Amino acid sequence: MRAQVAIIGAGPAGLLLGQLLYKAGIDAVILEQRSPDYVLGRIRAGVLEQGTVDVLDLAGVGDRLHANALPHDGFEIGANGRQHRIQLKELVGKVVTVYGQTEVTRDLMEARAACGAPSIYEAESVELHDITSACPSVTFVHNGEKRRLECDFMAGCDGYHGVSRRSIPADALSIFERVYPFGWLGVLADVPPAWDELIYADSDRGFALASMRSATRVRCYVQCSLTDKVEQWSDDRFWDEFKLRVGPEVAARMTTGPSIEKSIAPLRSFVAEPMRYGQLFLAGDAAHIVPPTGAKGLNLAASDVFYLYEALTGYYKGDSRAALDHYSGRALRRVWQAVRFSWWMTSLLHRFPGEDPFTSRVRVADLQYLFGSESAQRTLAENYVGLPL
Ligand code: FAS
Ligand code: PHB
Repeated sequence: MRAQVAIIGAGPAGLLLGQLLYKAGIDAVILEQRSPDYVLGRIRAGVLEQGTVDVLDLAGVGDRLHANALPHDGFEIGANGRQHRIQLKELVGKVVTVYGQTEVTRDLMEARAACGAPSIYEAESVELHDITSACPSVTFVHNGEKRRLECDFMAGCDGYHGVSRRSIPADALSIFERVYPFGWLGVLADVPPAWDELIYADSDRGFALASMRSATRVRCYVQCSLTDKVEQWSDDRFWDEFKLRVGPEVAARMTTGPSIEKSIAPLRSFVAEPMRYGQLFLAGDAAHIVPPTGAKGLNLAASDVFYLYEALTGYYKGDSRAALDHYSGRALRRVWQAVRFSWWMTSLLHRFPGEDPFTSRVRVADLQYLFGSESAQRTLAENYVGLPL
């Protein structure tokens, strides 16, 4: 088998790159270790920046999004019984779009199937070979048969636990990491949201986030201990705790119901530099992870992919390697802005176990300054809606 680009991973990054390259007439094969249903079954992000919506439109997969997504002009921060609205549209003239990652993935999968571009699911034992040579290749096992895909370039879109980053020699990478001492327990339930916009709640009992997927489906989170197991959290325990954290006014309006998905996500900040090694280009979670507080993970995957698409079309259409050579530096500038913002928003809204009194006071002062300063709110808004691509 041969393709100009071998894409490892059929999550949002791999599928979006595949669609953009297809529309540019660049042939790519996507190798995914799991089944389509498994990929669709992972419940993750929910908030899209305008830049991400624009890239999805460029890929030709925006129709269902524009028909079903929920544009949000702002969101609420609740702290110590007070709620303050961050007025995104008034402050920076932009909004965010609530549309689940599952739907983004579904739209991309359907578009790829419709155009007949090759995706190989349940590709096992994927290995990258001769990454720094002019003739790299990827081997894998599919239906028990070992196969080789020769290519010009490889796109490592296989997430944090993927094989791509691990195929780069350790001495060729610099790793930057912060692991947070808590996780997020997330619940998906088919009940109507008792809130019009997202609520990020900082309470004495811990953080909670009230989000949604539609007018009939909520996505809610509570900060939990890293030692917690999902089995320890019955639906009743989750909803009782969630209500205590979002406060009595919201709780009184809420309808609760059985969870259709429940999972605990650990929180970390992680960046691998550079995002290129030879003919291998990393994009999305394969290169970086951010705590979900700033709603950046999926959006960073989209901006990486956009930059890589521009670099590859520059090579194949413009016969220039310049954009390929600049890809890592260009992507990392935006990655680090999102890493900083996600770290700041996580530190602002979570109480860390064993937090010393000084840190607690600084955090409260930060919140009070934010609630009282339009400049501070504008800075938050500018980062939350997404910095320009
Ligand atoms: P993904 O991990 O989505 O996709 C990688 C794909 O590669 C997967 O399908 C995997 O099966 C495949 N793969 C892995 N190893 C492979 C191999 N060896 N061979 C072939 N294929 C391989 N972001 C937000 O903005 N908000 C959130 O609330 C949020 N919640 C999250 C909750 C969890 C539990 C996790 C893990 C992440 C969450 N994220 C959130 C971040 C998430 O949305 C990611 O940013 C997004 O999935 C990134 O997409 P990809 O880079 O495509 O990686
Ligand atoms: C979600 O809807 O899943 C979501 C929204 C905002 C975040 C994180 C997750 O910051």
